[in-house]
Amino acid sequence: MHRREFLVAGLATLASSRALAQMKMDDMSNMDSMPGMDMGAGHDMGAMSQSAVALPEGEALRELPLLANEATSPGQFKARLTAEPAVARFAEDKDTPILAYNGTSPGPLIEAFEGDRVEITFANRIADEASTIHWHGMPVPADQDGNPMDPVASGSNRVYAFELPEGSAGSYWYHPHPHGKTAEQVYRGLAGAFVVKAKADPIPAEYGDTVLVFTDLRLAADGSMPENTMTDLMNGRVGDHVLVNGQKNPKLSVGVGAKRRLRLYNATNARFLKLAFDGAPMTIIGSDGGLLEVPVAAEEILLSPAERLELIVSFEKPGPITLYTLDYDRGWMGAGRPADAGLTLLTVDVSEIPAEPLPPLPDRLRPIEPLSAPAVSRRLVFTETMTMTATDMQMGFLINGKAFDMARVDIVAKAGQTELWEIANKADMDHPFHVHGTQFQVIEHERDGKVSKPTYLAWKDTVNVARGETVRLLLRQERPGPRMYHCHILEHEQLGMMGIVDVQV
Ligand SMILES: [Cu+2]
Repeated sequence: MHRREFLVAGLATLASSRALAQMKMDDMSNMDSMPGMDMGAGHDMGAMSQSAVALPEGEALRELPLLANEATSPGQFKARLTAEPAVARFAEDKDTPILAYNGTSPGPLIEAFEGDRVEITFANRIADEASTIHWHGMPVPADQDGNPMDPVASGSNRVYAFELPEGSAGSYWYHPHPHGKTAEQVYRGLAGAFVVKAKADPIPAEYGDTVLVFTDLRLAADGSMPENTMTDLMNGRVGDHVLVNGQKNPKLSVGVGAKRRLRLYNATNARFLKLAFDGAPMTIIGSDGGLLEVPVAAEEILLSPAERLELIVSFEKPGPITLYTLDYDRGWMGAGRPADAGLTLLTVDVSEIPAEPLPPLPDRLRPIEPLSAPAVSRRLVFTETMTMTATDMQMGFLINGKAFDMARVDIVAKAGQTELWEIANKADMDHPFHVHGTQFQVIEHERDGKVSKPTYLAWKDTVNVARGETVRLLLRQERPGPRMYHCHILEHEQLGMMGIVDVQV
């Protein structure tokens, strides 16, 4: 039988049996607990969103709290981030225990400038769990990047220190990356935006600069966050509510004719966001790693987990304008595929009062030097495997046939050398590919023998590799040390779809 049919059939027959409660997973022996594996706990796989607790909508969009800079001299950014349990109030009259950075989820917005020296003291106050802070997409040294190899024990502190090079302005983020616990710590609330600002920004200040962090929330009837189920582990956890800066469908108010600079962050574990504004033209001006060369008009955008885009959105007529989701089939294992289309994430109230006239957007934003001919080519093949016996089910999310092993170096690379990476997805789900320590340039996509080029040149650290697709990218690691590369569906990363590239001088 075809493997996928086998999986679906297997789940249908086994879902209620004791067998699933005793499942074991490949290479999971170093994870002492696997919450949510007991299918008897009552999470109906076919009714993921039917029991959703209602959340209030239409409140004014909250700006993310800014992480205060405690440094006293210019060119320095110094602060403290504490990961700790907190209580949130998403639904009326219901307390939700979460994990938070400095008491808030999403965590505080970090804003620093190119050239700054950053020193952030991380305090892990999560009970009995190691954590780290990974600076997603940022050009930081390997030993400052919060790798799973460098855990910060519960109750202890460590200082992350790095410099932000000239030209590094972009929309980065931060989240935990401890071995086996990343997915859970992120869905419980640990993620925040880190914006590196340019010293000379070509985007006029009159466009504003609004960060929109998308997270995904599932609440049980009592307000708590249920643990991951088998379906979550296979597909990645998709919640019942997509939140923007922690709010459901908040309201942004602007005058007619306004143009706004928006930074969109997909900080969900596993939700693909295909988005459009109804009746407000979008122009893409930036990607994961900063501005594009030129603005590019877009009808709709796809943000796979961990991707970011910078937009200019023009609000040309009065009335409510919504940011809503479109259907996107990223491959789903088993029953219970969540509704993707028709979610309203944000409502923009465009008033009749005309906005102040705005300076035009420049025709050219910045030069992007194309990476040159690669000295090395590598091929990474993504596969999903599953085997079942009467008592066990073994799942694997693999790269080149292997599950992640922290003690194994998968690739040895040379600092400063351009490489071609070909990522072939031979699995049944899309897998967003992320590599630490650098930004890369996607050069082509291939599907069914047809090769296409990206519509614009961009610096990226995460790219979706659709099922059946091969993506080719050029990358160059400038700094030595071990770097992770992995699928950014965090449950897939946890189940093995990760490797280590050791960069040597
Ligand atoms: Cu994946």
